[in-house]
Amino acid sequence: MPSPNLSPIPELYVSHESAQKLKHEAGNLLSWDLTPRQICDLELLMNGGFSPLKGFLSEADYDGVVENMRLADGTLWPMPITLDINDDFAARVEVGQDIALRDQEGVILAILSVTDKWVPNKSREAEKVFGADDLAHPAVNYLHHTAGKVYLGGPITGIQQPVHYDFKARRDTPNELRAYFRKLGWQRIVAFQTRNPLHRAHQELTFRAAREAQANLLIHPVVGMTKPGDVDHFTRVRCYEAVLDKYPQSTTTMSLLNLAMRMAGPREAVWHGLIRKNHGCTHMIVGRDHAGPGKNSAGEDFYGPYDAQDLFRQYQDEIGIEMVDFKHMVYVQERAQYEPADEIADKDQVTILNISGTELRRRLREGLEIPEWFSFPEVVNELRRTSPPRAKQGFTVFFTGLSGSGKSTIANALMVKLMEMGGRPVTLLDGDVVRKHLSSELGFSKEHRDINIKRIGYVASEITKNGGIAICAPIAPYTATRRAVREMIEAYGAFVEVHVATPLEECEARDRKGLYKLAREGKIKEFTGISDPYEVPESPELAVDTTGVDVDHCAHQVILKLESMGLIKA
Ligand code: PPS
Repeated sequence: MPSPNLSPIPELYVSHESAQKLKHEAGNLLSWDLTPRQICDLELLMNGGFSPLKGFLSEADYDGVVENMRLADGTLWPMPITLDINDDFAARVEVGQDIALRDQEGVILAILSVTDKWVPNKSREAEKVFGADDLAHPAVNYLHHTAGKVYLGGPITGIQQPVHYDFKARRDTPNELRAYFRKLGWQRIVAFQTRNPLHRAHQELTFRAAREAQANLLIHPVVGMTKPGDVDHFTRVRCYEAVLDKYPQSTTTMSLLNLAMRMAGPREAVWHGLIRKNHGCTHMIVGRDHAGPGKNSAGEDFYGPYDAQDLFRQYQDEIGIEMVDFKHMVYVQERAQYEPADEIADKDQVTILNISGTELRRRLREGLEIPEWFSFPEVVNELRRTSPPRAKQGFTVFFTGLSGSGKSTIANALMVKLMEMGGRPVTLLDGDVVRKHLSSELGFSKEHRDINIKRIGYVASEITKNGGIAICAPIAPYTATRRAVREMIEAYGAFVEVHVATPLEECEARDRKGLYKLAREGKIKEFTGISDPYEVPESPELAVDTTGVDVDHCAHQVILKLESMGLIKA
């Protein structure tokens, strides 16, 4: 049994006076604007959440972590914590240099003394750390499409914590939590890691876990970055606060963890264990498919359901924290209570009820009843407030296809039909219109096309977030960029990709703007379909071909799709 050690752990911050001085001096240093994920990592580096790390990994540490979950000195550490940068910045920074790390408002949070600069083998990192170089894994997708090409490593001198304006009283550093546990005399503490709202089953299982371990309970939700598409942390925290009242007084507390999850299943579980150990916990609940990323591109689970528990058990002593098995709780109607599924002796004589996550989302989406035995009314109310039924939420219809394929025409018809129905504001972001008003300085290189599409995605995501309907109709020739836009939008509402799959021959034969002719003559360079690529969408929500079909029919097909997805009512 790990003994509780609640003495302070080392942080990377300098004293208040030195910080002021350093901040002043650091104004002259070359500086890097941290990404949201890097800010999360930096906060946990500085406050000891990632102890024993002293900074972003050096190349030798990185190699060890990737290959066998160990730093160069043999210490267990399963997750690469690296500072990724782009080529431009890499060309300006040298090993031996100090650089200032700034948040997104330009505030200097820390200084990095660069000891290492290297180009990582990202495919190897994906294979070893996440189990497959498969873009369906959110962290692999991030690695290849969001993270910079070059990594910097070196020790950190912490100047100040990242600023948070939300739920300040609920955020604790490892030392603040340790001090809290000391003050209350808590000796054994079970941590519950979560990125989802808690319902009655979770409340039951966490309470049982704590009781069985004769421990107090720490609800330790992640509020940094979770899986794209998760319920936003503002809503979740309001839900957690409601559930906290359901535990017997003074047995349980909650603290928010600004972690950027990687959804790395087994490795992630070990990492979570080390982080909870640093926060003063003695036990951690590890569930079925802990930190699972969902299905791979072949439609199979990335990890086995108990891989995370197995790996955790293997390293438990080294982590210094004991694993508490997650019990699958189900509701027994006759006894009106939750019981662990594997402890029900009279299974055949009783009625067992359960609502899956998918079913819950469906009920929320369609405004259906969510029974009281499943969740607390306060939690359901919160979820309904932020997830109104789909027919009242914002969404984006994203047409993609070759020039002249009919995107704009269908998009216009769709807009008019949706406006006729009423209820939500509709905005059309047509390719040509966007290029005039938002992207007039851009050309048609891959880089410029990507900037253009990301701008459209950003505007559409804001419209979707605020309950409107955005209709986009650019060519958007690249799969990765379309995927990035999908992720931006799915954080707030549905993304309906419509491939206007009119064949090139037909588009060229129409040549409504005379551009194909010019492209064939070489008078327009980088013309999609002629001298520039178009990557065909693999699984759009809908594909339509306008050859020999009238616009009204195509727009109607989109309307039917929107109805079947519950986005509009018939
Ligand atoms: S992209 O790739 O999504 O950024 O393109 P988009 O913003 O939709 O702009 C496409 C319109 O610009 C005209 N045009 C070209 N298209 C493709 N390649 C090249 N080189 C090019 N140069 C100009 C063309 O009229 C496109 O309009 P649509 O409505 O698609 O025909």
